[in-house]
Amino acid sequence: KHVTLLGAPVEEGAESLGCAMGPAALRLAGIRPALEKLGHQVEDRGDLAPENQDTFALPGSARNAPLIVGWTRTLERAAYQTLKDGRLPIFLGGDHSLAMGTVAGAARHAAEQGRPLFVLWMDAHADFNTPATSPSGNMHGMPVAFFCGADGFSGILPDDRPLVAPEQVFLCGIRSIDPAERAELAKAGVNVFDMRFIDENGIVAAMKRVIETVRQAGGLLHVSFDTDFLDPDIAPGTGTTVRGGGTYREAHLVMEMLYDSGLVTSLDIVELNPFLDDRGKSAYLLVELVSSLFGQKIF
Ligand code: DIR
Ligand code: MN
Ligand code: MN
Ligand code: MN
Repeated sequence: KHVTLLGAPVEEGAESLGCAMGPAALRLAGIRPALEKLGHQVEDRGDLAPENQDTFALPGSARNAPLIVGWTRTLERAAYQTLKDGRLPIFLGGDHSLAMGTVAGAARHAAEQGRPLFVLWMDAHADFNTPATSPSGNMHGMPVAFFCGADGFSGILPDDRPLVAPEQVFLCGIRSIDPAERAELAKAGVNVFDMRFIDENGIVAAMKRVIETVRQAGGLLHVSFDTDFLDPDIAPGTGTTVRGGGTYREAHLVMEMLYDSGLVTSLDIVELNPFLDDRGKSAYLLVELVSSLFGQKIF
């Protein structure tokens, strides 16, 4: 595969700072050589910078909105253009607000191809708040609502931008949902594989459903991987840990199944906060998981 690494050192969408060091930590943990070792042709475009948006305001509770809007516009274009060039973008985060841009860009590309875009959202959280519902005002809790077209985000991107249908979004690993968020999620019809579903049915059942749905629709698949999907015991380096997360083998198995499917067309690795990590433990694990997604096999 022709892979493009793009650093997105945004951290102002999260409560605690430190995610801006994420791209550097993922590079130091060897993401590029790991991909090259698997036979991929890798280009690293370095870190992107947000377009200046200091006059933009959003109604409601949305901390650092002007900056996040600048990032959204920059990342929307970067995702769209990289996909249009026939390459597979990997966005190195950065907090999860970056997915407002990356998914919007992937959606524009998919619409142009006449293909449906599906999103697999691996996360402890649903990230389905809006400036009207968010208890924290942190925009990393809002990207899914944004790209599904929820109210409260107008003017960030053109109003006729392609959206992602909620039925084409799969949340996996969820174990922390705010009350208003729960109501909106159910109303919208987003697919939710929460930790209880995974406990009862296994992660394989969830992944088979995602893969079969995308395959039958002839769709493209964007994977957005929040470090806090993982159990904090194996990935402490993230700002909003929730216990009871994905295990080491569950996470690898997801990636191995996705590789076998051949469906993944773009990827975010987000919410790594090296300031909170334990000697690079989480960064190394994320690089391992990317290796599994790109063809690393046990046998
Ligand atoms: C919480 C926490 N639901 C919020 N969200 C996230 O602030 O909206 N933490 N995404 O990582
Ligand atoms: Mn998230
Ligand atoms: Mn999260
Ligand atoms: Mn977080």
